[in-house]
Amino acid sequence: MLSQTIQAALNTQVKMEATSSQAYLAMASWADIQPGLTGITSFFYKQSEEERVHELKLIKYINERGGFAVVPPLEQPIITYQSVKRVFEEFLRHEIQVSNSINDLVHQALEEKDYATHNFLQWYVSEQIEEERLARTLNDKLEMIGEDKSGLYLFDRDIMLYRTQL
Ligand code: OFO
Repeated sequence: MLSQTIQAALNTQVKMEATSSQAYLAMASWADIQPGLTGITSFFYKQSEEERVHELKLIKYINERGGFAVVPPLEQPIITYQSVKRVFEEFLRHEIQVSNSINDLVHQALEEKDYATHNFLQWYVSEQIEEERLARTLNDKLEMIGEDKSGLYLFDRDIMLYRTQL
């Protein structure tokens, strides 16, 4: 059985994953209406779906442990961007925020000696290492590309490959 505090903290994380999913969906939709960004568009649609899966996993866990997972209200995410670079900076900022929140949750689970939740959260810890690494790599590449249009063309063409390489 989950304690009230762990239940509340997990529900906060549910909201965070749902917020990530919405934010990435908005990034995908923005990219979708820009000329030529088909790779970046697919990347963010996929990211959005993954965050939805992360949310669902938490919801199921909370309910399985005798708690009640609350489907949260969400604020509208950023819907327009000045550049591709801005999108990816926001992506990284978001992932860092999620990692910090997962770390706090892990700490709280240990403090309360909730080893089942601690164990459950390890999947999220590993996932965040990957996501952050991916976001940093993509930001580094965009930094290298700068204003070079052919660089952006290749970035957009190859973006789905980076996911599997990392
Ligand atoms: Fe939910 O993994 Fe990133 O944010």
